Amino acid sequence: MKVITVNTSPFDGQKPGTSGLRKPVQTFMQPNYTENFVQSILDVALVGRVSKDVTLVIGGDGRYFSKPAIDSIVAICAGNGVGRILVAHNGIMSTPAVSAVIRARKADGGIILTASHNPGGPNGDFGIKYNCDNGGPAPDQITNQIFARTKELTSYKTLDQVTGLIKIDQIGEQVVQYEGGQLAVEIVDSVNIYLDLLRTIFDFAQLRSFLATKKILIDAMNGVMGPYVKRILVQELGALEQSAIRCIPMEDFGGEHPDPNLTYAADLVNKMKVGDYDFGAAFDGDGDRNMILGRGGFFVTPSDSLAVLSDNLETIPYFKKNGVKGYARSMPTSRAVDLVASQNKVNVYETPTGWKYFGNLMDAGRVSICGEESFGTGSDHIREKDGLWAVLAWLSVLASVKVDSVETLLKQHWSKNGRYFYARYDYENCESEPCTRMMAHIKQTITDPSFVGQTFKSSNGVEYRVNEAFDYAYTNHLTGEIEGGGGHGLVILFNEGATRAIFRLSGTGSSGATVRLYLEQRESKNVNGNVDDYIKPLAEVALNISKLTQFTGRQAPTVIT
Ligand code: VG1
Ligand code: CO
Repeated sequence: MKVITVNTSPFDGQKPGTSGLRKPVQTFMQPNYTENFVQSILDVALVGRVSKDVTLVIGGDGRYFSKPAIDSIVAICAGNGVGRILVAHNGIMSTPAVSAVIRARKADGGIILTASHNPGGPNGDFGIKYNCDNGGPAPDQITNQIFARTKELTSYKTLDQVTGLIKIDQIGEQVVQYEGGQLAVEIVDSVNIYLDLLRTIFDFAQLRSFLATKKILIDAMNGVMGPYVKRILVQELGALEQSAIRCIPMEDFGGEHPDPNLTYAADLVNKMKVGDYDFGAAFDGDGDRNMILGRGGFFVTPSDSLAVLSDNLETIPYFKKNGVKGYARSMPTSRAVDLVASQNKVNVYETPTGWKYFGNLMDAGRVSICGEESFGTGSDHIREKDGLWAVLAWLSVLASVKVDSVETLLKQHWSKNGRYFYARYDYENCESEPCTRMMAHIKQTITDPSFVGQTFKSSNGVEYRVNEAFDYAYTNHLTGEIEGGGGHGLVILFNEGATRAIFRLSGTGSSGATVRLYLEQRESKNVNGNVDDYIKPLAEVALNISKLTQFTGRQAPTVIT
């Protein structure tokens, strides 16, 4: 085999979003589309490195088009003289496991093939994400360089043979030989590497005895998590075989939307409602998200999950040993964890949406636990959010604190700390242009000096007085620099700041636009009240300010979480 240079020309729009480049499968299948992006990644990743000394991890959620994409990546790695790649067995390696493998094997980075919670299959989405040597998603500075490279690329380097270079179903060492060099390939079973890491974090004996007395139901949503759930929860921790459902990874996720929330994981919620289970959880396609449910389908919002775990971290051996350095949440995540932080005298950091913004804080030893309202929770054991870690963290907490249920734990937490009632409204697949105009309208309205102090009233008579409003710009907590200058969400704070509405456009969609409206209200007395009583009037007021219905034609959200 020989290295060849293939002429190409740039494609528009290869700009990584909140988490990698995500497009319809058909877009990635165009000749040179995937190759261009991978070459651009390598052009950035290999700067300042000796290619033959470089090790990259290649994993993903196994969705449709993963195998042809892995073939292309292997050939391009060889074409660029990369020395060694660690490839996921059968292409299956969850996003948190990729992070764990990069760190455990001291690799220089990794390429993750996933569009996460976006549906898969021939008519679904595909995605490619680059992670750095800390195991975390590349920060903006790197993804901007990759994007810049995609716009000027004229050729890529590959081999004159692309398919059949590796045997992806055979664990162990292989070599791709070509004229003038070779690429060492190791097919890895990441479940073992990931399990070894979890053993250093949790007390497995405690979890095993806890699970001997409890019934749980875990839904892998036909995504990448099946093998991890079976091996770790069932084989290692003794959960019943029937506890693990939808645990065979499918290229199209069985036609489902692999997003663990009340809408797309409704099956699990219904099973929890009728069944005799103490605890339930679901993961997304690539295994970094989690949804936590208690007996009877009691829903724990991701923001509350972050707050409760933060408040109980010391029950977990890893944190007992290493201490709790700080908490972090994305800006739209509810400020429930802030209440915990002030009680426990621990710092809490606010960052823009997307896990890539937590990386430097964890690297600097400032933060031990991070969370996002979008069902992401994780800690500094790796640099990605980690669905199964969150489940084991919850089980550890439940095993350690004396409560009879998830619901009781939440109620105790609220009565001690107060509660943020919270909801996110998503308006999916809108036309892009009107959404852009709507955001401009909102920005103009809320940044007008006359906006602060105005009072709005819902139809049921609740009053909201604007306290503060702004276009959220991120000041990097470590460098003190303002990054990007806004664009991470339009924020309106009402009533002394205890009430908040945020508008933001999604950065993970593959076409059109998705508007997200985040709503929250703090309550210290009626903590067991009804979410809708707090959220609906607030939503009405926020929607009126935004003129969302006029701009998008939408009368109601497609998903509420
Ligand atoms: C969404 C979530 C964000 C999350 C991102 C990636 O982004 O809001 O919190 O980090 O998805 O998660 P956006 O830009 O669509 O709001 V995953 O599990 O899709 O990698
Ligand atoms: Co995901």
